[in-house]
Amino acid sequence: MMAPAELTWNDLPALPGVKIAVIEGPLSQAVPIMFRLKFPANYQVPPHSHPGIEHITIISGTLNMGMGDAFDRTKTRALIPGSVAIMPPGTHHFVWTNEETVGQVHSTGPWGVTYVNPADDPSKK
Ligand SMILES: [Cu+2]
Repeated sequence: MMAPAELTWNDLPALPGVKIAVIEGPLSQAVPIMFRLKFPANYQVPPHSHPGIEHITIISGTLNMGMGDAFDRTKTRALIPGSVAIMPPGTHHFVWTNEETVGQVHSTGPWGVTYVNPADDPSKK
């Protein structure tokens, strides 16, 4: 059991500006994983996929999420708190925020992120 105040937030070098709180893991192992991501306002994550299924539940804020190979703000859905999305392994998707937003991901490790266009990798900018 865990209350929000007991979460430990850390910087996430893979997404500069984003904070992560790992709830279940470790993310690098083949075990059930759960974590929260806190995106600042006006953030975007370019099209990418994961090796495992991504289930995301929006906790606060609004996560604008779209699917496909091209980042396009006009082709996203605004996911408000309580919303969920399920992305099967390898599904190309992208997100953006206009306010601070927290989402909770659960999946099976090991976790990874592959950008459709490797040059988009935020950790390399
Ligand atoms: Cu993702």
